[in-house]
Amino acid sequence: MNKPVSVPEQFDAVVVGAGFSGLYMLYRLRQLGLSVKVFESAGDVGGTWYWNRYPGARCDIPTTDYTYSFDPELEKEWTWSEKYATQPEILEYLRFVADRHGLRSDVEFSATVTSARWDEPEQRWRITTGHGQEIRCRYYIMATGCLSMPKSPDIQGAGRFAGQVYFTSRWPHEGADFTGQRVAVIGTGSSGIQSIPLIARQASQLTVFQRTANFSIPAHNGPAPADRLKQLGEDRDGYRHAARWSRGGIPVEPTDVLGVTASEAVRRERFEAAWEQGELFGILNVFADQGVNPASNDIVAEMIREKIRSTVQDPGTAEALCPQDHYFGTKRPCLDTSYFETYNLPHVRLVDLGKQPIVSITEDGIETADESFGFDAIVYATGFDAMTGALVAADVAGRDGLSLKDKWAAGPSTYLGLMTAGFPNFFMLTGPGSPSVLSNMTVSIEQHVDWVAGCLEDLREEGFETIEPTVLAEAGWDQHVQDCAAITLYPTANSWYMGANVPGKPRVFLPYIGGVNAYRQACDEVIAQGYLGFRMTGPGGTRCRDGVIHRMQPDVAMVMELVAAMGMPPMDTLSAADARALMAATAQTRPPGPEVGEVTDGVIPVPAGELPYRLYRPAAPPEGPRPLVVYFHGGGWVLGDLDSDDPLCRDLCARSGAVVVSVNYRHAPEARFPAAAQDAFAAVQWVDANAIELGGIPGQLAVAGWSAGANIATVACQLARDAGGPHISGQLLICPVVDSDMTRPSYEENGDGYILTTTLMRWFWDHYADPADRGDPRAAPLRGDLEGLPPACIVAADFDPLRDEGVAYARALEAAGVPVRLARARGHTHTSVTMVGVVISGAPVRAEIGEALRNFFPSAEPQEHVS
Ligand code: N01
Repeated sequence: MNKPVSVPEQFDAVVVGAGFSGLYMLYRLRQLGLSVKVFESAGDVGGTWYWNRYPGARCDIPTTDYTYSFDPELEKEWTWSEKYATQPEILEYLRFVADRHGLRSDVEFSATVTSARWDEPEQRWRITTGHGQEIRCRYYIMATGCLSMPKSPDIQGAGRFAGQVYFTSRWPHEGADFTGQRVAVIGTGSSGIQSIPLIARQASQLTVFQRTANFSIPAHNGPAPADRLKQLGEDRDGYRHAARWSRGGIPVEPTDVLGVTASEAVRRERFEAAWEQGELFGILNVFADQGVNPASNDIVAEMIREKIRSTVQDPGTAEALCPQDHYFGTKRPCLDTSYFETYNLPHVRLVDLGKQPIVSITEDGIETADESFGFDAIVYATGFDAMTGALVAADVAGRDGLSLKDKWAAGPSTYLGLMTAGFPNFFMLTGPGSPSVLSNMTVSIEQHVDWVAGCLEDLREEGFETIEPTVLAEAGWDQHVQDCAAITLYPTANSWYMGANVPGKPRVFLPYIGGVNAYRQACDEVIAQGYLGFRMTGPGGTRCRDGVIHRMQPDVAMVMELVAAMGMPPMDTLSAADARALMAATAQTRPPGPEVGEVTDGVIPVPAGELPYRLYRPAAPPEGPRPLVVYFHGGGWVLGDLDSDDPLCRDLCARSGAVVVSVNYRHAPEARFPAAAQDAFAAVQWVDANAIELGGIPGQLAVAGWSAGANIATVACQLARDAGGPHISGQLLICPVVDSDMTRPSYEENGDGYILTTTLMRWFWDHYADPADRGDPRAAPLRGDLEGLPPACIVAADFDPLRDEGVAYARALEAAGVPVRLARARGHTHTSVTMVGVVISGAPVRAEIGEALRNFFPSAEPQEHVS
């Protein structure tokens, strides 16, 4: 008799994990009428709350917020007993949800997926489990959690210890009794800090081995906060909506108080309030700039250190417990209950591994460089291979057998943290590149699950069977994730956010720091733009709208919010005089820009009279002449003066090592076209003729400008070429106006809501030039003869109506044989790149500009250091 051939089971979707994300995913997939199987390696639902049962385990987000919102009935039937519920209570909650929605019937417990292979001809995933089952499914969804793969103890001799060994991440269900025991705890992250006070209650001797001191604040646990319960009671939907559109997934009003400028009294008051509140998002929001400005961060960090010193009685122990090696918040801060007080107990001792590192675990204890310790039990609170560990461990192979582990060998690459190219129909819930661990996880989980469910519904409705991100879209998102992190202090720390806790793991910032709100908007926009950056296939064909989802840099978005909150009248509703006054007033409040060697004012005699200039000389050394850059400010030919672009000129001077001569020119409507262009050319001629007197090197002269200033800078180049001189070595055009055609797509996309609006641009043109003159190359240099112009560096910002004309000018110059460097200001507006000292994310673009300027003068000296 032939052996029966086992037919693999078929499901529409397989989900791995039955924690918060897996359970809700199952619920939503069922709603869509899909057949689903969930595999869970644990014996019950709960995910992280199933495994992390160590004494003292609680969440560190108030439980009123750390809860599902998809079913309002759940909230009516479940009441959290505490501000920060314990692990058993959270696990009980997840059991309650599973029971209420009858979810367990589709979950196979104690079952692990051992491999998953994409079967291209079948257009399905082939899944194998540890029980030897073979399963086919259309969609494969990882709900494996961000902190679920324990880090193996990377300590010499770890397997030798003959006593009891515990891992906080895999605590025995029957618990552990340390009564009368000598106990070691290794690790002082959240798990260590929560468990140490409770272990100390039982142990006869507790020794804590600390590699890095961690910031922790008291949780001030107690009943669920009355103010939140009140808000939820009065307007639950409003509250949940606000959470979904907040930065961190909890409705917290972001502050605009800067640590560096606040008075001592304000600093102290804000800090103490956050300390008393005992919430992560409070202490991370004492100052608006604490995540980006070291000086501001130090203020918060030092106040926390003061608290530690005033709590811990032994000064040596207190000092060792004071974190010194990372900025506050750049490693996950902890919430504790009597953590620091525990070190005042006579049987508790801290061993600072910075002073005496562990040499080896021995059969009966731990040996450090200085001492041998005997123990009955060792507790490893050493953390996780975070965010990617569980995903790459799952042996996933996509198209052409590409393994996820190999694809991510140099760090994870995802589109929106949801999918990764080469792995069709493979979804990650709260994957790397999404806000996940930097947010209230439950809000992020619900958003991801809803997005995936909506996507599968759309695929079905439109007759597609597969979806996969494009390489271009993924690269764009990866870049954005790293851009956002780069402006913060986070990448400076050896944190698990950076993968730095796992030996050999690539150092890449793993979560998305741009905020839950910005992220949700990006995900929504991708759908609104017809699944931008995704390729979908089905029997009816393929659809792919390839492209990058452009996101604003978070600090640019913050500035935009602040500007909106100021409620200033639109400039185009003002007279030219009032608009100038408004611009001058806002210029008063900016940081001054970097120090330079010398700043002097003077006047340039030109046929039309005198033009004021301001000269910026770089700090010595070296002494002696420098190349010259003639700079023209922005302001639509109507606004601006020597003060308006002063910080930018300082920045250009410091970065380029050139003498920058910023020239004011006649403004419209008093002096209309072509007055500004004529002044620009006359100024260039004068600076060239007076190079030596100005401290310049004769013949080494470039022009630069921003916006309308860039317009007249490049017009001056055209006029100089036509006049046979002066020789101009290069032109730097920052977000230039080069054409009067306002119909390019960037006007369509960015003409409203990004400070420089279409209406304002029209107002500028109306003040400057008659319609009949607007095609003249001295107004619209893109329409001129571009041959023989100096090499150019053109900055084009994503959210600028002028973006496409800048790009068009770059292309046209190239076509005319002019060397061009196009610097893309990703996530920037027309104005933000120039906001020196305000918009940190503009610094890399200005560094590129500085380099371009230096390259115009190959013999110039290196630039000053500007961060
Ligand atoms: O892990 P961790 P965790 N030798 O990586 C040390 C969430 N969570 O489980 O900092 C000696 O933070 C390591 O030292 P160092 C929360 O997001 C939440 O505590 O790498 N020491 C560190 O001190 C949290 O951030 C909750 O130098 C070694 C500790 O072990 C995340 O999970 C509760 C070592 C590990 O700290 C992880 O927290 C618990 C070695 N070889 C967890 N290797 C709440 O909701 C590592 N260490 C409250």
